[in-house]
Amino acid sequence: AALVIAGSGVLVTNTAEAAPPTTLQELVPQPAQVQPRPETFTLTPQAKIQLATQTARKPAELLAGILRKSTGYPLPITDKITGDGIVLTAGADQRTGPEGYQLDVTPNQVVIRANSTAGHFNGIATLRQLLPPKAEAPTKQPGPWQVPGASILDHPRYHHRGAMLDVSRHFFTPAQVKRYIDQIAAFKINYFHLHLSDDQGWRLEINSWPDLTKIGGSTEVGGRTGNLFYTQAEYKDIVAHAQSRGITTIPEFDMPGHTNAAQASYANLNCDNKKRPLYTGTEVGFSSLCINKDITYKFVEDVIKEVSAITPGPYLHIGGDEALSTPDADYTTFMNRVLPLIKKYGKTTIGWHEFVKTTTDTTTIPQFWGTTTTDANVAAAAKRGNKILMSPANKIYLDMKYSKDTKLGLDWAGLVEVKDAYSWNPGAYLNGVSEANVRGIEAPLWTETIKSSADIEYMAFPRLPVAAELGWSQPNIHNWDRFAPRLAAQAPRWKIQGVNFYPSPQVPWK
Ligand code: TNX
Repeated sequence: AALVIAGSGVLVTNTAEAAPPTTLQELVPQPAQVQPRPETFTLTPQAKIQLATQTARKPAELLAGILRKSTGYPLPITDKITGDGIVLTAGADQRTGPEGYQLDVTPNQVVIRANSTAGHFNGIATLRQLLPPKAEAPTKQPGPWQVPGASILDHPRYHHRGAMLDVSRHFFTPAQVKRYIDQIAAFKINYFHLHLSDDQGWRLEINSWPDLTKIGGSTEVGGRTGNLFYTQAEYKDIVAHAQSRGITTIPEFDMPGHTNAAQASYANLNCDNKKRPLYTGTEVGFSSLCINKDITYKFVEDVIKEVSAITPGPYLHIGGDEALSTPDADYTTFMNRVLPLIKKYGKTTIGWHEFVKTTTDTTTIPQFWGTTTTDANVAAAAKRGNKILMSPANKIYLDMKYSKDTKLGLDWAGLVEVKDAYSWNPGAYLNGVSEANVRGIEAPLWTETIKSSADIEYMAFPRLPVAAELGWSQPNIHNWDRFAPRLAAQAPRWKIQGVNFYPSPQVPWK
């Protein structure tokens, strides 16, 4: 530390070596409006997290959990409003809408105003990025805990900002899944889609069909064996963990194709009544449920019934992609019988976009995963009034390689460097699907080549935050040269958290 002579003539130690407070240019996703204020707030050991509204309780608990570890401060949550500290309150400006917030940082207080729990979760995600990166550390760190003065008013571009994890091709433990949930929550992702069944594995225990997991959940790509599935209790715990971070879980059972694991578990799910062998390769399109047997629909209904009962969120994903071994007419027959079952158990259908050619129900949500900018069925659905979830594979698939040298991942949709992932507009990508037709975005992570948390992180970071920016920030903010440094500013946080991110040469890491 340098010695400087203060005005009083006393020698003091300059603390310039302590990290400077973060700036307001380090936020991802970028808020709608950010005004600097001249004075910094410093979190003290006496600070309390004060709730003026009970809708902020869960967000407050999340914030306290993170900051207690890194600061070592007690940070009690209290209903008493004393002024200093962190105050969570209602009464936000109407412009914040159903999920937005205002964040005001003054010398004595940080005030988050929001009219909903979602708004408070989003405000807290911003506050975390304004604190020093070491605030994310799992162990106690030295202060100071400064927050730059600011006045922020923020709200999302799209309601739906999702991430998907394929736990079928490779299985991930509940702890690994929760780790990913924690990572995506930091970027205001509010939907977590779990791809729970595929040719290689059935990953959720279904009480009325126990062999689905006993047999179908016994292996994965590459042939590892074990109890590679979630009990219903473990699933509920994952869902609750996501909820405590403001995230709604969307379970997927992929049908009528991608069903080999189920067909390996029960002979009667096959037209020839013969069990299929378990599959540990990575081909797609070879399996199909038997469309003209009643037992197929008993099976599907039992699955929908059980998963609906343990899923608090309103959505169920029915898959429907790449049913290359199901004739077109059978595919339509299947969807015509199954979509009403999803309604019967109180859920709203999401599916890979192929399914939407079978229905005129405008409450269903097609998830576009193609690589072209024209899709007649999706455009027709948009015209009827369906809201489209955008996941174009050549832009937002987190399993695509960054470059030809990337060891992990696939390249069927192309190489997707960070700038490619950023360079598209979800509201003007598909012909006939304009801003008002778009429900939001989702970044899927398929796991044919992904085996560990380090692998997940390498593919998701930094492209998941890119997707989060596209889903949250207003289109007029879109600018690579201004975005790239903000993205770079996340790296110190990932280093502290041990996130194995890809250090893309396109990003000006410091
Ligand atoms: C296509 S995208 C699939 C998945 C694969 C993925 C690999 C989609 C709906 N289906 O079965 O895992 O490509 O990138």
